Amino acid sequence: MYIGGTGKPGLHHLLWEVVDNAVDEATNGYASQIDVVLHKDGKSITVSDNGRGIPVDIHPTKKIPTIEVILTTLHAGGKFDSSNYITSGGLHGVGASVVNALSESLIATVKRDGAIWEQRYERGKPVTKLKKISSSSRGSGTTMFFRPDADIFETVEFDPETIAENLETKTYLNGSLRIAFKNEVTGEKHDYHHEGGIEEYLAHKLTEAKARPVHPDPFVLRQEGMHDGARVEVTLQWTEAPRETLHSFVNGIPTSDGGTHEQGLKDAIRSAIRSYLDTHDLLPKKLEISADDIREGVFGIINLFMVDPQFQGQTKEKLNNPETKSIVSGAIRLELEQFLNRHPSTGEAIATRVIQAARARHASRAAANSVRRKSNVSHRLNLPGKLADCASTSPDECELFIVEGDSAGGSAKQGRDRATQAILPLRGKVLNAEQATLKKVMDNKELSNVVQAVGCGVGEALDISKLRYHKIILLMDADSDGHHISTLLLTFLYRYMRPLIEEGYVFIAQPPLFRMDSGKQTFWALDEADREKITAEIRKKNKNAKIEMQRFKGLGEMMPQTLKDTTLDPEKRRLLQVSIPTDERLLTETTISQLMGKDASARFDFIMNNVDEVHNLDV
Ligand code: 28F
Repeated sequence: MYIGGTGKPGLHHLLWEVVDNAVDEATNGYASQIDVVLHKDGKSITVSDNGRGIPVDIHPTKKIPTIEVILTTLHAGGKFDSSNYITSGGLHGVGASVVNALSESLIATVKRDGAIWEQRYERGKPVTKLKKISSSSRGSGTTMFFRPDADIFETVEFDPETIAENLETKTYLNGSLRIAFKNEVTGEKHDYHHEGGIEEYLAHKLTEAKARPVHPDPFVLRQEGMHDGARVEVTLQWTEAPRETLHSFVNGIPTSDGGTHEQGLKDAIRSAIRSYLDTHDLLPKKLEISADDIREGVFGIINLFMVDPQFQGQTKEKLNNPETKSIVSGAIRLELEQFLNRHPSTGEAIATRVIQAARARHASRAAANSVRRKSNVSHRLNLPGKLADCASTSPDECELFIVEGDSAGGSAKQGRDRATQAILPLRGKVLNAEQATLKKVMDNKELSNVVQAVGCGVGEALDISKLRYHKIILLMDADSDGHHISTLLLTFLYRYMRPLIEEGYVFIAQPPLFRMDSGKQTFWALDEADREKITAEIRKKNKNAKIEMQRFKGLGEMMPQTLKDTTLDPEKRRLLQVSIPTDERLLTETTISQLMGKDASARFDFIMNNVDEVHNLDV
């Protein structure tokens, strides 16, 4: 019974609830068209469907119209207290009554039995009676206008892209549904309709990721009549991509944290493929195959339709019903194995892909073990030659600066505190780990130096307890090259050493771009904006103040003492800690694969969609 906090995710959950009610009407076969309008103020929305229309008859026991019962009765019943609903967690299924209670105003309009009815609410309370506003109406359906309560939400500005992406996904999951989205702020209009359903969605996801399929036709299953009237739609296709990509949904609602339906799918894939490989004796004798090898490169979509789904976890995006795992696995396994038997070329292509994954894993494990062996054999002896290590051996006080280029490395070595600060200079461009396997990553000198210096292994072999520094600080020039190298390093750390980021060990140094001297005072500015702010402050005190300004071309140009005073000294420096907020994990994942993946058009779209966030472009 949660809304997902009072930030953007919570705000958008209000919209998803209303849309999901309209989608339910379509899934049940009564509606085919949904219209969503984001109004000019960007803070209010109208959703309408051409379904049956919420019933308006007088409720037999409550003696008020059914629609009023639905919009004012909170699931928990009893007195509404907004704090019960405003904690982080999913919204699913708490019903339109919570949307009503958390909206400054809501207007419900129903077309039904040839008439049109309307009722207005404010913060969940009816401010008019349900009244008939027309006696002649064609068609039927429900329209809901709502304006979220600015006293409750930190922000009431809706994000059109988030809305568009969620709506389009609904139409991929329900091939006969049309959703029109009108953004009255910009005048843009989108009409979403994907007849091909989840197959089309899968093809879209493969194209988006530039993933090359290893077999021509995807596995597709639409299974009815499962336990408790449940039904499931699944599609799978193996590709050359380096990792598995599964998108799971329940009743068309995204479950980005997976859950028992996704576990059931993974079980079915593992046992069907394993049994196919055994039956056709396709495995090399001594090659040990893992579940991950079997699923490496597979793209999958699963949409489970069921009554009374239970969600759990921080963001309520994980399905919790325990019996679902075996129900889903049972429904898919046999069909998948028969599909492989009926398409031997596909079966062989998948077998080849699985064997390739197992071989690469054994190779990278050997590489990781050799790195670990080296760093285990003796802590000091096998460190990279370019590392200027620190004297202390207690990780909690030790810091590793990864510095761009030898000249900056030189300044940093002179300016550092040798007791606790180590310097690892990087030469040229770091490999883009987003598009590389672990083996290729470990063959890259720069990255394997980082792995060796940090000392806790990499990928599955990573052991945080062996971490040699509790601060890993990226120190790059404050220009586009420096930002690019930082991005490449962060991509590597995110893909192959993510616990370092999740546990808060990774930082970005903030070297100054400008030095400004006014009289006896010296100021350091991070960037243009900082420089303007400091200039304004100096002028405010003395409008004729003379200001000498120097722009640093790069770290290597900085005197060691200056670098120490502005960037290295823990007492004076400014560090940016790298973190992934819980409700932004999916956004992080998609942003990294968009920006660092093979698909240049996805990068182009990202840049064009965020261009007005750029202030001082440095190309
Ligand atoms: C803009 C959002 O909420 N559409 C909805 C219906 C239709 C029925 C319904 C909804 C029956 C008694 C529980 C109509 N006729 N769009 C929407 N369309 N709810 S919400 O019924 C609610 C249930 O209370 C509906 C016959 N059966 C159901």
